[in-house]
Order: sequence, then C-alpha cells, then structure tokens
Amino acid sequence: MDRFFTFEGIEGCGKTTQMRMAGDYLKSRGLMVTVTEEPGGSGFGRKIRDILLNKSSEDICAEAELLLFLSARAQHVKDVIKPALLREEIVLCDRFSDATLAYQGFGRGLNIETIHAMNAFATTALKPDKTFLFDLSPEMGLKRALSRISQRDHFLKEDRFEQEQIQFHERVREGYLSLAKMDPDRFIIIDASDGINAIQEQLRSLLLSFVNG
Ligand code: Z5A
Repeated sequence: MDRFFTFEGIEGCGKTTQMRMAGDYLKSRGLMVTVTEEPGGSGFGRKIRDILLNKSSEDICAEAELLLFLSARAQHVKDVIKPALLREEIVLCDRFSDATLAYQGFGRGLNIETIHAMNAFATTALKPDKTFLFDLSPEMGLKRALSRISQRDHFLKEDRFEQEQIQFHERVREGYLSLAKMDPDRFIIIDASDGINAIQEQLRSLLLSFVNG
C-alpha cells in the first residue's frame, strides 16, 4: 500500500489544483489525508518560502538557494511528513526532493550527485512511494502561472521563479522527464495539457489503485 505521494512539474502545470481536489476526494471517502507543500508546510518552512520566492531575493546565489530549500525540507519531513506517515495517513505533497534536482540541478546547473546526497541527508532518506509528474510546455505553464499571479495582491506576489528565461523552464522540464526515465516504477507522467476534470478523473483512479494496492 502506497501512502506518500508527491506532485511535480513546471510552474503552472496544474499540480496544486489537482492535488487539492484529490485530497478532498480521498477525505470524502473517509480516508485520513495530510495535504502539504514545499517550500512551506511548517511555520519555519513558510518563513523560508517568503525569502525564496520573493522577487527582492533575486541576488541569492544558487548554492544559498539550494541550502534554503533543503533546510525547509528537513524541518518539513520532521514536523509534518513523518508524523503523518506514522499516524498511517496518506500524504499528498506539492513538490519534494525531485523539485530540487529539477530546479537547482538541471535548471541552475548545480551538481546532480551532490543534490542527491544532500536530499538524502535532509530527508533522512525518505522517498515518495509515487510521484505524479504533470508534464506541460513552459509556454503554456507560464501563461497559466502568470495569469494567476496577476490576480494576486501586489505584496503577495511570489514571482521570482517566473522571472526566469524560458530556457530555464525548458531545462527544468527536461530534467523532470529524465528523472522519470531513471525511476519508472515511482514516476507517473500525466499530460497536463488536458482539461482539469479529465486529469482529476485519471488521478483519482490512480490514487485509489495505489492506496488499495
Ligand atoms: N522550488 C525549487 O526551485 N526547488 C525546490 O526544491 C522546491 C521548489 C521545493 C515554488 O513556487 C517554486 O519553488 C517553484 C519551484 C521552486 N517555482 N516556481 N514558480 P510555488 O509553490 O509558488 O509554485 P509552483 O509549485 O510552481 O506551483 P504553481 O505556480 O502554484 O503552479 P501549479 O501548482 O503547477 O498550478 P496550479 O496553481 O494548480 O494552476 C495554475 C493556474 O492554472 C490556476 O489558475 C489554475 O486554475 C489553472 N489551471 C490548472 N490546471 C489547469 C488545466 N488543466 N487547464 C487550464 N488551466 C488550468
């Protein structure tokens, strides 16, 4: 029986929408579910999120950025994810270790093997049972993400990553696809260009089969 599920993909791919809908659905079936996100998911993580995603942090170097994501993850695993798994709940997590490999590794060009080792240290080697990769072109993803951001209050804008060049997002997408190729038993690739309801139907049936499997 699988219980720890992560949701990954480039920005605007729709993973947050899908994860929340799936969480509500599983709860409506009487299952105990923790829905959480990275960076964030704990008080400490939210403080780091504010630093990392704000445009005013644009001069943070790639190494410092990596350490901040990992530091937030270490606390998140200890405070939120592991306790929920110990309570035998299902955990749905918006981004996890693969995001660091895709963004700081493939996107920023930091060493992939080093990130693997640092992820293992930060998570005490905790790995998701299954990872849903929502695959979408960066053009479409950024269009969705920017239209959502423009609707937010000016002071709540978290748009540092959306400011990156399209080539950065292409590298992230290709990075995710190569991670999926290396671990086909864990990754499930979902065509995120489909409609919200069609994707949700597919996701619900996959989740139920993994949870009951
Ligand atoms: N990051 C990192 O670099 N390293 C790490 O280790 C970690 C993270 C953990 C987190 O930002 C940023 O941190 C992220 C990577 C980096 N880079 N960025 N940006 P975030 O948490 O604020 O954002 P995000 O994770 O990228 O997700 P997002 O922008 O919230 O997008 P999403 O989750 O993919 O999509 P969504 O919010 O569900 O949908 C976006 C919009 O599209 C929304 O208006 C929806 O109504 C709409 N939507 C959703 N699905 C559809 C479909 N199917 N059709 C049409 N429209 C849709």
